[in-house]
Amino acid sequence: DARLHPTTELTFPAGFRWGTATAAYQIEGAAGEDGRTPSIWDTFSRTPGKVRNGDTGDIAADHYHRLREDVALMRDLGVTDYRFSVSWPRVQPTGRGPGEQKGLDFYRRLTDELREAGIRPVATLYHWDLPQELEDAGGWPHRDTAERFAEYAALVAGALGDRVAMWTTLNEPWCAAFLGYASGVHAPGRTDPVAALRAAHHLNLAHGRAVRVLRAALPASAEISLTLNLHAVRALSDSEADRDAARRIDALGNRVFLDPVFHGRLPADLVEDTAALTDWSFVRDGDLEVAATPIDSLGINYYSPTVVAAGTSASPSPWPGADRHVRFVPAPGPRTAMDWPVDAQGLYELLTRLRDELPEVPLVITENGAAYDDYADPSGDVHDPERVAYLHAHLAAVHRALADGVDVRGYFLWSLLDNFEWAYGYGKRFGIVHVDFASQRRTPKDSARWYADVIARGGLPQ
Ligand code: PNW
Repeated sequence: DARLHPTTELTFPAGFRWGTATAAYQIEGAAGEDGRTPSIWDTFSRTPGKVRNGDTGDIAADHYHRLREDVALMRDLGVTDYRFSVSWPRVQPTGRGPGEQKGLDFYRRLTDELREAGIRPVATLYHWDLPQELEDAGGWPHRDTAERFAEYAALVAGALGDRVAMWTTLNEPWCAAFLGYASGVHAPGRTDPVAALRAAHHLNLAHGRAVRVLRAALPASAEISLTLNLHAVRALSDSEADRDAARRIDALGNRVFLDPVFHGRLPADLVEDTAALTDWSFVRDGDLEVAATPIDSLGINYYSPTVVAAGTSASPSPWPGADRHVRFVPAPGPRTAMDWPVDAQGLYELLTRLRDELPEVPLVITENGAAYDDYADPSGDVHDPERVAYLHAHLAAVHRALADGVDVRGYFLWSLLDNFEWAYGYGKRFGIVHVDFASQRRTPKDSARWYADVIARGGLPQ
């Protein structure tokens, strides 16, 4: 309430959802417990040379054993919502057939605890941890994986359907398809551009099948969504060649998912750009209608913009067919510890573009945040001033989009805890709560106190 906080600069709408986000493999640990089998990320992280420092998610932030403490941290922050993901190999170890009750019970305990704390559970069904058995059977390039995903969705809806308010089918299918199967920097580490295009299609199909399953199984009040890491693409110049490079990356990074999911079609320019690689005959009659099954909102993960020009890129890259046409240009200005440019305007541009192109679709920022090195003072307080500045600038951009009529329903800060940052291991810290990975001690950083204040006042301080 702005009257109670006369120094509040930018007030967000009543009912705006303030959350934090995590993902199962990045925080849970307990990799071999209670019937859980390896996912592609267990296999990948245990393969020498794939993850920095040889780090794995075997223990991670040990959240599997510390869920009460972690929910208490969120209660102290005052968040309204918590976005977590369900580990497929924990609840359906072979990727098919019956569920593992002990795994499902973990998520029942978590959601019970959240609801007791007054926090809405937001569940993501797939945050990249495909059961290894399904990868061995062909993985996402193989059509059957989409059917397996629909069955898994039904299993989880049956176990958690009465207690989860919002459901996300997939987190960032772009990363799953193109980092996993084309550049190979994510699990399963394959470098086959055609496999990546097939994976992208089967992820769209899996999404649509899961939406149908969820819609049939869940109460009418359940919100069903999809989270994309859309690329805020800019051409370096106005030249036709640079604009064509931007068009290619927009097709491969954004429209490859947006067009099937919201319009039931493939981008014609993408099909043309990739004609030398594939005829797309793996897309069968009816698939695109399934992919376009209506959803209630779109989740957006945003970290940085992407600047491109005409040129060439080294392969293997995550951009099938674009390597001889596109050069990625380092954006000027400050960088995070990931070396990602800090550019809140990119988020504003993405939100207003989506309002123009999909005016009916409510938007949720399902991830935004930054990796920075933090430092503890002698009293033990952990300081992260750059993260506070990053978050402030990006929330101000969200506020600007709201003022321009963009329908943004909420903001989920990535991340609650320092965690396993995929190929970067534990070397990159995204948390607003510091985790000492030796003792598993949690220490809220300055950014956590700052975020709690933002939530309490319903907006940004001066
Ligand atoms: C997202 N890229 O990952 C994920 O959803 C999170 O699990 C992750 O921790 C977070 O962002 C920070 O990295 C991405 O290379 C990983 O374009 C890589 C890319 C994008 C998103």
